[in-house]
Amino acid sequence: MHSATGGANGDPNTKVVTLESNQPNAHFGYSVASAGDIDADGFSDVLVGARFYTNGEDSEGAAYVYRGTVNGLDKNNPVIIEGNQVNAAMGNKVSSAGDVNGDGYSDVLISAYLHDGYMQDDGAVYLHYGSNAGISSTPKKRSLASMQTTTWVLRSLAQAM
Ligand SMILES: [Ca+2]
Ligand SMILES: [Ca+2]
Ligand SMILES: [Ca+2]
Repeated sequence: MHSATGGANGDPNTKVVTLESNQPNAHFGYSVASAGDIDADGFSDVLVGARFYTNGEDSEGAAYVYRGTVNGLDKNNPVIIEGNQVNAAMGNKVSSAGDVNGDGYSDVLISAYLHDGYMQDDGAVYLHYGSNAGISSTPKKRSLASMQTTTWVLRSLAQAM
């Protein structure tokens, strides 16, 4: 990773920050979006999807969460949220969800459109809550009925009907 003008973090002459996955065929940057402000520190955060990211599961996909700081984007310490299922294509779409639970921390949506749930490739959308610690890289899949979840998983039922 490098910045286009080579400046250190905080250098006002650094106008461009380049983010890279350094992984062949990860399709890093296939999707990008504002994450809102996931940790409510006043600095906006960003999402980058890499739908064919591989780390244990081939083409599982991943979403990278970068946090803004007083020095600009912290490009060296992303939280990487992995699909953890072969060919799930996590991160094919990423988006801020706004603040769905009204706790002051922006929440994010990450889709894995080829995730196998009830059916092969029926897809899943993950809602990750923000917190003062940011977004967890190890989301827990729990019942939609619980309000204590850190992650919701929404699945398409259309193909199962
Ligand atoms: Ca922030
Ligand atoms: Ca994995
Ligand atoms: Ca929230």
